[in-house]
Amino acid sequence: MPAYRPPRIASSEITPEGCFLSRRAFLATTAGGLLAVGTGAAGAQAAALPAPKGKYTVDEDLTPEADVTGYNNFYEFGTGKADPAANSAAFKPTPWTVKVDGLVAKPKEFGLEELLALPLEERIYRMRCVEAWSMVIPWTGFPLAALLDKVEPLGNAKYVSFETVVRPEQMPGQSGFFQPLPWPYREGLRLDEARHPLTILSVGVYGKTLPNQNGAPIRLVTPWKYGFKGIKSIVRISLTETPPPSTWNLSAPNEYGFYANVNPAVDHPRWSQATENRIGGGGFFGANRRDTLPFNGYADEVAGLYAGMDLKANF
Ligand SMILES: Nc1nc2c(c(=O)[nH]1)N[C@H]1C(S)=C(S)[C@@H](COP(=O)(O)O)O[C@H]1N2
Ligand SMILES: [Mo]
Repeated sequence: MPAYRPPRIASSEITPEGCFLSRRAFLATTAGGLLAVGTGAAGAQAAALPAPKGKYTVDEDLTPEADVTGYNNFYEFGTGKADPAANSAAFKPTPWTVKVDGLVAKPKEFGLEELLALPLEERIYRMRCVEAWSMVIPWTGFPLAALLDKVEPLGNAKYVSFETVVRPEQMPGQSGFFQPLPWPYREGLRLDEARHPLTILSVGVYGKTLPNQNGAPIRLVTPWKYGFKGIKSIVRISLTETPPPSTWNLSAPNEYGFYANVNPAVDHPRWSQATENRIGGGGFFGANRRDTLPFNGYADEVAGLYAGMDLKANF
């Protein structure tokens, strides 16, 4: 159980400090400090989860494990970057089921064991948060398409919606006076995005089962989209005909769209998206700042999904 260790760069360098403060402030100006102060306890013990390397990788240094598992966004456990690791020790990711229903021929509630028995592989992906920081993360998981195939989507299914668990007794951000978001946290994808080979359900990171703070026991990863699409601790996946609601879009529709494709040419209304701060690695102020790439560097793979669409409307 690694204790939280701050990223190896001065907090002043984590530019989004201001960004995420203002992101929070936008929702509730008096929120700061109301959530439980962390006890320092990290999440549940992770178990080894070996998986062969898949063909997807990135020729960039991995973000140190301590940063991947210590600098998180998971508002169910608090809005601070250290809160999810500090406040999630009581969260129980097993036993777990994921209900897959809606416009499918074979709706089913899958036990976690069944999902872990699918062919797993390691995928090293860039992750770009809408707050303008980024990481390179070795996920373990399986293509979402493998799960969708099992339930046989019907012809009128056009979208996939996702829901996070609601457990106020285990998730301090879901109880108490200040609730930063409406629960459950929800996300959605177009069915063709959901079936894209890059889209995975992740069950592990750094060769171990997911720590609670990273979305145990199962979370979505769509590397060409802003990080908030990567919904954590999923309990339900539904196929729908109409676009499903998504939490950040509901909370601030002028700032967070349904597509949320990484696009350096479309600034957030309150900050630039042209560059990003890569977490970890040390160095002087701005040493890890780099250009943000269209579709987060995955344009060759995914641009075709949006052929004919105004790319500026992909947000
Ligand atoms: N349920 C839930 N999922 C969530 C979030 C959240 O607050 N709640 N935060 C999102 C955001 S903004 C980001 S950047 C990623 C962060 O994933 P990580 O902490 O594993 O890096 O999780 C996303 N998934
Ligand atoms: Mo994010």
